[in-house]
Amino acid sequence: PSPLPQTIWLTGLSGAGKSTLSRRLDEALRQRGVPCSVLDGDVLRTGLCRDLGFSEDDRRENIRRVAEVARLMNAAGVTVIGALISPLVRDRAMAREIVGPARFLEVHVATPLAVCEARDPKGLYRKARAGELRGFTGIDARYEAPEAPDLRLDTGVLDEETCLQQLLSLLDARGR
Ligand code: GGZ
Repeated sequence: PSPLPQTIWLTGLSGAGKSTLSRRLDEALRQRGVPCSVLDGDVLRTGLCRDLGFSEDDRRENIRRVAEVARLMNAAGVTVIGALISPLVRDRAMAREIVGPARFLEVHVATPLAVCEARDPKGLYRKARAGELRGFTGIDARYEAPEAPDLRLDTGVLDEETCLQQLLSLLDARGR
């Protein structure tokens, strides 16, 4: 166990692979005996953040709450894997400040929109294109890509195993 548990924050479009990668990383860390927890936006929105929608203000509040939880979990010795679209640079900067810059690792799951849209696992892109879902990230709500993330992963090009290895190396480099 490390003296400085990290928060590894995955940002990217819906369907980019954030949830899948966070689960894989969670499993791999557990196998290594590292206490960890996944904070997935889509999941937390059914509980802690169930009062929030997808306006920029609500997304910011969503990200703020999750970052505060991450900070508490880190303080309790738990490595956190965050999986939130977190589309805006300023909101990710806020998350970094809340968690503490020394503990925060930003990972851009940079799968291109076309690939996410082709996957469309929940049919949300189709609905957004049809105008049945407003303010959908990448369609009619903006996504600001990080300029200098600690790691960039395109799951349209890299297989899951490669992504996982890169995430583990990143944590190792930081001392976990
Ligand atoms: C983006 C939306 C929207 C809109 C519903 N825009 O891929 P999913 O389906 O399973 O996960 C997405 C989730 C995004 O929640 P986050 O908490 O990660 O977003 S943020 O960081 O921006 O607060 C998506 C679903 O919610 N979803 N409507 N309009 N994603």
